[in-house]
Amino acid sequence: MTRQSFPLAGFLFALALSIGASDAIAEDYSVGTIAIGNPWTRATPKGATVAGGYMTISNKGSASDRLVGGSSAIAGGFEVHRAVMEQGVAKMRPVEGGLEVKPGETIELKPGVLHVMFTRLKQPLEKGQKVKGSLEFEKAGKVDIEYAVEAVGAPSPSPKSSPDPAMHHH
Ligand SMILES: [Cu+2]
Repeated sequence: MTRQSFPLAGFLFALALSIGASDAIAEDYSVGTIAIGNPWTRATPKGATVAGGYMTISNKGSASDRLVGGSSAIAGGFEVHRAVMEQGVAKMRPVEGGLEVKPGETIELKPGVLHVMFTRLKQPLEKGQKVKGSLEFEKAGKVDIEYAVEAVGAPSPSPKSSPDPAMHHH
């Protein structure tokens, strides 16, 4: 960090600013051989009881690991869900036995495919908030992370992936 003005002002300032900005947006975490990239969730409509969490999970080790649980400050429950289409209706099912991440693999949890689900939501989520949580892996153990709250309906590849009544909840 420097408090002096730079001789190569324009270029270097732009570089410094872009590095600072990307640090602020993309949060990465790791535990053991597991790396977590950019966890995020979405603002919730009033009265919502669940919210989905998204991120990438990479396994840099030589053995499989599994996401077996987690928690967050804003919800009473935590599950891992896979989105499925059944007769044209978007539903979701718990991933039984934990979400396997094979050696060298990166799994993307994203709307319409896979997500962690915060259940028994204690408060609405608002864009710009940060939500503290943790993930637990069978081998790598527990890691504390923070989810960035994006806008309601933020990048969703499927029009049916919003938290609508057709979704299956516990
Ligand atoms: Cu779900």
